[in-house]
Amino acid sequence: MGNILVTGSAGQIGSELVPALRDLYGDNAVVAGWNRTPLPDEISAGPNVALDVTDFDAINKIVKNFDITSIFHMSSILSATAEAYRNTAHDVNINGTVNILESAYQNGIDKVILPSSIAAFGTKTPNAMTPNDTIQNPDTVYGISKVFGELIGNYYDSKLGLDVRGVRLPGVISWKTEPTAGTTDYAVAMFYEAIKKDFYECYLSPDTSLPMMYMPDAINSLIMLYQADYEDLIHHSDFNVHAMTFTPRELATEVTRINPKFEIDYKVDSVRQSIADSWPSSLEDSAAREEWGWKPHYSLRELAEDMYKNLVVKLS
Ligand code: AKB
Repeated sequence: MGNILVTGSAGQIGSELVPALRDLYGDNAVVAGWNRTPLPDEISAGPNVALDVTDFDAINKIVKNFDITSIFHMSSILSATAEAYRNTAHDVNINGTVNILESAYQNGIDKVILPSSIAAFGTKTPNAMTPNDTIQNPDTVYGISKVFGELIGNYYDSKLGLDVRGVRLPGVISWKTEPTAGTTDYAVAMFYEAIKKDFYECYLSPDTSLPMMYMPDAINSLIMLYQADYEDLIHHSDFNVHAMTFTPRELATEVTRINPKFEIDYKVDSVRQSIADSWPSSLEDSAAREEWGWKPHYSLRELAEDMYKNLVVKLS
């Protein structure tokens, strides 16, 4: 077996995926690709490389020089930033994905993990318990790029024989990296502000219901899918994975249980609200459960307690 390349290793998920993969496969077997954001020290202590996924030749060189046989392609411009910077999002999310798949194909790579998102659905998709195979009509730049990723991933898999797999991740909550420009990042920001100021002004309305997942479950879903037997898979780049659903009001109740001084106010941002309103509130994920044994472990209460405890230590 050769080595694993993780693109977007400085990002929210990449920065936790790299250490998890290094624990499993060894420090030298996982190459952390990063672009503008510097890597956390823990990751830069191991093999790492500057990598712009919009540069096909650079990807090819890295794949050859580091003897790469698997890629976790985590680089992505998230929903709110993609609306503001359409061209960059197109370049990174669409051209970057094609570059990764084409380089993987040309270099005979064994496996590509290409995460999708709940953003791949749209307003015509059934909103609750969204089926795995259903209408997908996203009206956001990010969502369109994610549907493209699913379709092109399945194309490389079925037409060209490259093993490409992906989960549709919900909002992922974690304490290790700062909240960025996702629509679901309010949930991360709420914990930071509750600890720093006992107050959070939320950009989504109190009853906006979205699927969410704690980071350890998200990492587990990516690794479980990576390790699944190809013969067991009927789907490939487009698995629903569900853990929990909550609204800002419900999350605030959990945070107040831990920090009784916490208060929340709402000042709706129309761009992010309309993105959230076009996404499902929960996903039906029996395909992932049946084909590769997916099962989440964290409940909302466990997530809130673990987040709060770890962030208090981190911010002190
Ligand atoms: C975002 O909010 O943009 C992401 C996602 C749900 O894909 N967290």
